[in-house]
Amino acid sequence: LYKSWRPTFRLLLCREGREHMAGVSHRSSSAHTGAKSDKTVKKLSVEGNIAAGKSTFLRLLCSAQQEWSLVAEPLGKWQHVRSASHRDVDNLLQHLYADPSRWSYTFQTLSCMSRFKAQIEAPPERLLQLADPVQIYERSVYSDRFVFAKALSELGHLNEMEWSLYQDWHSFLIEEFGKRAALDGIIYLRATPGRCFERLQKRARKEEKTVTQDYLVKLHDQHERWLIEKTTDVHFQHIRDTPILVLDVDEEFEDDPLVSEQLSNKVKEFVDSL
Ligand code: UDP
Ligand code: D5M
Ligand code: MG
Repeated sequence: LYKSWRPTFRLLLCREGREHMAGVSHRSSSAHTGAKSDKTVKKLSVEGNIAAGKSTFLRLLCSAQQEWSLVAEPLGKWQHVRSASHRDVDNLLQHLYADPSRWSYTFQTLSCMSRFKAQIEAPPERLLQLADPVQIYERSVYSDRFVFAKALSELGHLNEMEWSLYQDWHSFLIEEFGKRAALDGIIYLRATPGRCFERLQKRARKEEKTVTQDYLVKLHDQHERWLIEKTTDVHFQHIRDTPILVLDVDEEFEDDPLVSEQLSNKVKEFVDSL
């Protein structure tokens, strides 16, 4: 019985970072200078295209590094938007894909706020007992802006005013919460848009039926400009300076223990180097 429930138990462990909100940061300013401190939780994000394999990768990391705290993307909050009285009122992810010009701005407000909340939350207590605590997020407030909002603006789904308003409040939040939301490292799961499209179809999430390979190409290009070519206009020095680990995940890793072990070993090395 325990064996059959173990994956669920692990996922719960991974989510505890979001469930234990105390609103206090345990990071020191060393995160910006790059200096190491035993008391600093290392915070990283896993970035990558839709269906590149981020959630799968985080689940595998959960098994390899059980003491790390891994925070899944708050997708459920987007699929089940709640009213003030906690009633399930709508599915914003569904709306986004059904009518992107109408819903992209609304989506950015929810996705960015839910990511900010997750990124500035205090780490779980158990993490602070460790000598080298590590917290890893699925995506970040940075990919929200430098990948998604930017792509949606270039596609005309955010109009000029919405894009301008968005950048304004996003910059304000980064300036206000910059230290608490800062990352020590970024892990970029890099896959070709074709491979992502195959995996998207395999996953068959009902809201994503209308996602085209062309859209994945656009998101891929945004990731490349931001993390590889570094031509994206990133206004914040600490974001530009964040170390990046690039992992090629075109090759099957979910069902290949050797490949997944190699990938998690690279992550471990990278984390140790930060
Ligand atoms: N997947 C796969 N092989 C891999 C990694 C992932 O077939 O090596 C599948 C996975 O089972 C899922 C789909 O690809 O059905 C998308 O993966 P995930 O949800 O992890 O992607 P994300 O959108 O989180 O990056
Ligand atoms: O990402 C979850 C889904 O959410 C996927 O369809 C992309 C979408 N997503 C995530 N963040 C954004 C923003 N900021 N704008 C628009 N769409 C977004 P997955 O990669 O499948 O884990
Ligand atoms: Mg995911």
